[in-house]
Amino acid sequence: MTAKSYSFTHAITRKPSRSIINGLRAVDTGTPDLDLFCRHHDDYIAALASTGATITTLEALEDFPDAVFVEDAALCLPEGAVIMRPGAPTRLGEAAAIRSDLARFYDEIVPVEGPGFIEGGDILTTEHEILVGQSARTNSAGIAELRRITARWGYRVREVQTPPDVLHFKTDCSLLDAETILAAPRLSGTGCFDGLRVLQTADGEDACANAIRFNNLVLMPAGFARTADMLADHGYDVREIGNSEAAKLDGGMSCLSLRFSPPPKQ
Ligand code: CIR
Repeated sequence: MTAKSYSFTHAITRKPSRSIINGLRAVDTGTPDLDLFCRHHDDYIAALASTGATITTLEALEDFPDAVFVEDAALCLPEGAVIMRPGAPTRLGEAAAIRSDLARFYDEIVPVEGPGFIEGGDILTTEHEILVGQSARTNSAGIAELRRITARWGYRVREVQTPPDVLHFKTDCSLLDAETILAAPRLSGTGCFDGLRVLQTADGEDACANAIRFNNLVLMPAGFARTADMLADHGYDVREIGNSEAAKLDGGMSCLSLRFSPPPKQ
């Protein structure tokens, strides 16, 4: 059986813009270098494409410095797409902008209506449910809207808590397969993954919890050897991708793509 939570025919990415130097960040650890960011981004796209999926790379959006983190603007499910309502005011326009791009793949596209907020980085879709972490960017009203929208497709939405001072729920976790989550200890300790197998990031390597399972591969940020080795020992085919520049803007592997299998077009 194909697992819909990590088997995908398509992904959407967006080229980094020159304005990336103005991207949001919790702590300023330096200005991202656009050339290096682009090289890492090319490696990321090549890894996704190597699985046989079709990758669409959208043009950069200079007006939106964080638009390379395309995951936050939408949630793409096999039945339809949901346009997010980002809690970061500078990112609201990204959600509107992606709608026409998704229309190439989806007949059914439903926007989250205000006043709530929700960003894709707070959403982890497992084989059985949609987990959404409340955070500084995602509130209960936004989560309730997502629950209302996805109920038509039969989904269960479970509200959980993103740890304090962590940008997004998926900053601290990733789906590895239908039963397994990779998580930073500070998140798995909350018990939100009870019933699933949890592999914890190695001591001091919380920053690599944002990985992605994409078909046969697990993409993770380079430089976290103990966690990478642990995942390989568990049988995962790990690809390490340079992430130094995205990390300066609190971005990781999941943020850089929308991963999905669209329904056949009517
Ligand atoms: C932001 O603060 O919104 C961006 N600099 C980083 C977004 C990362 N996205 C994600 O984790 N899904």
